[in-house]
Amino acid sequence: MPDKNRREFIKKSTLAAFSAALGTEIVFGDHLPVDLLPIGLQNDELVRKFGKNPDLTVLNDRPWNVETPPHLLDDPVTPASNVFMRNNGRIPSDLDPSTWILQIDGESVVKPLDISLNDLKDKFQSYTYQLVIECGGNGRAEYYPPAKGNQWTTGAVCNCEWTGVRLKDVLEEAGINTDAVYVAYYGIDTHLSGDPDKVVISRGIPIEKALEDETLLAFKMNGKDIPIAHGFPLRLVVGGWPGSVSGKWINRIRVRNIIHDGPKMTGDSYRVPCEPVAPGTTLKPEDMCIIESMPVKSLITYPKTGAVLQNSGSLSIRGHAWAGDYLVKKVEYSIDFGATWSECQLDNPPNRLAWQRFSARVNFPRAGYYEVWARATDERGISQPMIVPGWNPKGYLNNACHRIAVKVL
Ligand SMILES: Nc1nc2c(c(=O)[nH]1)N[C@H]1C(S)=C(S)[C@@H](COP(=O)(O)O)O[C@H]1N2
Ligand SMILES: [Mo]
Repeated sequence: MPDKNRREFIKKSTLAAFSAALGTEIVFGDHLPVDLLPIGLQNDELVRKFGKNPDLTVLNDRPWNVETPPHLLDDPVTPASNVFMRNNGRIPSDLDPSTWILQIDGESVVKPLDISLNDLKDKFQSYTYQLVIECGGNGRAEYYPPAKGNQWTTGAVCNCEWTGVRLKDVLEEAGINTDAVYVAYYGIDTHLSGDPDKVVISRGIPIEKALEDETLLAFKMNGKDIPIAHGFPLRLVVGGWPGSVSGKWINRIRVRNIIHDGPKMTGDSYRVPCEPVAPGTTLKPEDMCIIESMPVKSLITYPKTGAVLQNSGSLSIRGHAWAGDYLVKKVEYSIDFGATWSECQLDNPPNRLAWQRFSARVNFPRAGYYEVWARATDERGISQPMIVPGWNPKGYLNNACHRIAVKVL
């Protein structure tokens, strides 16, 4: 078939499939650009391709970036169907775990290694932890002047149970020199440009974080193979730090004797002004610092915002709180826009770097409109701000208090 006819044929059959899925004709379908997914089908694709909950919010399908509404984060351990998706490039396909090799190399490695996935599982002890992964850009939508990028609201966070081997055990096997300062990852996803030589993202963590017990080379999420979208068959999981250091589909770990300089380590990427600046300020690269531990934060996961209370002035609320590398020491709620606060019941985390459940019984004095605000404080005494914190060019680290609306009849 000549190219043009081929394209026409693909377009016709795609259109027919789209129409069937939508249950109606796409009027003007002739004008639908090739490769453009109708928004009416985004959530169907999400369910069909990735097994996701259809009520997740699609921010982008090229690449797939999808967030989770707060009430779908109510479970202590986030089910795979409700985990947000953040991709900088194309999600790989044709992944074969039986031939998967992880390469360990870099300036500061004593004995470079190629380890098969099977050997990784057999030769090292496995550990399981609940770990919070939150995208550095979670909350970006609220910054002004606006920051480019996916307009995450509150849903680029999850707390899954990860099983894998400790990065430190594998690094010990390879041996690391005393000049090691950073550990970086590389994955096999491809650049949106289609250029196979372009690395999508390669970030890293200081050696001290890499050697923590909870830093995992994970091959299971919630007790099952990691879903393809989340990094099957092998991903790095670094709890409490921006999600971008938890590399997916990884096939290489590189131990550096300098701060890693891969794509998305420099410039405005995952870096914020070292000192607070006025919104909209232009910054020099040397005035920007790499994000490390994420700030203290909380999310009300029950009830859903907009709840209506019938004939009752009392409501049980609950949610989760987390604080990067630190423990959450206190969570409070307010029903008077932050004028006064009352303490919530707060659970200990099941392990370090997992989120913590909070709950409270809230009494409303009379009928009317209320907002419930939640505010967490970490073990250092640092609390969430009530409004959007320090502006930065890419809109990272918004940990403002979460608010829900409640109407009491
Ligand atoms: N290889 C690779 N790893 C990656 C990314 C990516 O685009 N490619 N995105 C990162 C970012 S920015 C985040 S927030 C998390 C998101 O993980 P998830 O999609 O499993 O929720 O993966 C990180 N790891
Ligand atoms: Mo991210």
